Amino acid sequence: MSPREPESAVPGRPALGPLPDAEAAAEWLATMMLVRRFEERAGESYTRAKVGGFLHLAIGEEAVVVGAARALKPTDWLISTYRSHGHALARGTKPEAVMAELYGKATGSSGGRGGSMHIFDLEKRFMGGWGIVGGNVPIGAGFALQSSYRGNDEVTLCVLGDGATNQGTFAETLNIAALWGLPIVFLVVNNRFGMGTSIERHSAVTDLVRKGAGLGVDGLRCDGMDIAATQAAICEAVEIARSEQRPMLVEAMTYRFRGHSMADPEKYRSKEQVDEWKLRDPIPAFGKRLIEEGVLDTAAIEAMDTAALAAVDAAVKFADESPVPGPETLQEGIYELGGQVHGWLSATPPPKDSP
Ligand SMILES: Cc1ncc(C[n+]2csc(CCOP(=O)(O)OP(=O)(O)O)c2C)c(N)n1
Ligand SMILES: [Mg+2]
Repeated sequence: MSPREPESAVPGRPALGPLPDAEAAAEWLATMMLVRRFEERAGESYTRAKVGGFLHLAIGEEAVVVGAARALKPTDWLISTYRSHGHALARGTKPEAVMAELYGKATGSSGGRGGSMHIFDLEKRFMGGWGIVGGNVPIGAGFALQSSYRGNDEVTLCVLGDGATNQGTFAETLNIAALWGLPIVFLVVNNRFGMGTSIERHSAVTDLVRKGAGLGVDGLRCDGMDIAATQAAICEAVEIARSEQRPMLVEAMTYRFRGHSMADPEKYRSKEQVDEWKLRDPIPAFGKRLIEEGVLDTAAIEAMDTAALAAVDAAVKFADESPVPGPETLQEGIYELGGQVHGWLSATPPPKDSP
C-alpha cells in the first residue's frame, strides 16, 4: 500500500477531514506536538536509564491518539494499550504526572507503580494503560456495560492494535457487545505490524472493518495520518454508539516511525518503507494545512513547538526531582481478598488460628 494514497479512504469520505474552528484546530496541532516532544524525550530518558521496564512510543501515530481524545466528551471513557502516553496527555493528564510515572516516582499518575504501560487517570476517565494484548478489550466492554446499565449517554472508546484483533478476546467481546447493544467504539490502530510481524503475515483477514462486521459490529475506515479525518470518523462512530446504543469499529490506517519498543532492532521492515511513511508525518502535514487555510502562520507554529519543549523540560525536571515511593507504602494499592489469601502472598498477616 502506498502511504500517499491510503487505501484507508472511506468511499464517499473526502480525502482530508473537515477542519474544526480555528481555536480547536490550533489546540489539536499543539497537543500532537506536545505528545511528540514528550515521547522523544521519554525515549532519551530511557536510553539514559532514567526509565525502567518497557517503553512503547507512538511516534507517527499522533493523529490517531489526539483525534481519538477529541472525539469524546469529558464523561466518556477511554481505555488503551501499552502505547498510551499520548492518550493520557491528550485527555488532560499533566505531563509531569505522566513523566514521573515513567520514572517510577511517587508523584506519577499511578504512584510510580505502573510505569509506561500503566498510565491511569480516573478523574480524566482515562482507564489505562494495559500490557496484555487484547486484555483491555473485554474490560472496555465492562465500562460500556455499566453506562448501559445506568442508562446514561456515556460511550467507551477502546483502543487496540491490528495484532490484538487476532486475540480471542476481540471476537468474544465484539460478539457480546453486538448482542447486548453496548455503547462502545473499538478503535483499531492499524499500524500494519504486531511487533515484527506484518498484518499480511498475522491476520488471515487484513480488512479489519470486515473482521468486525463478521462479528456483528459495523465499522468505518479512516486515514490515520490525518487528524481531521480520524476525529471525524471516530465522532461519527461515537455518535452512532451513543444514540443507537450499539458498538462500532473504526480502523485507523497509520504507521509507527520507531520500533515496537525501545528494544527493537527493526529487522522486519525496510528503511525505505519507514521513510516513505515519514513523508506523511501527521504533524507537519496538519501544520501545513493550517497555514494554507490561513488558520496559523509559521511563527505561531514555532511558538507552539517552543511551548511543547518547555512543558516537557518542566515534566522531566519534576520527575527527576520527585521522590521514589517510600518503603512504608509497599503494601498500598494491593488487591487482596481479605483473609482468603494467606502466607507471604497476603498483605495482611493471617489470623493466629489459621492453618
Ligand atoms: C497476550 C499477550 N501476548 C503477547 C504479548 C507480547 N506483545 C506485546 S505487544 C505485541 C504486539 C501487538 O501488536 P498490535 O496489537 O498491532 O499493537 P501495536 O504494538 O502495533 O500498537 C505483542 C505480541 C502481550 N503483551 N500480551
Ligand atoms: Mg500494530
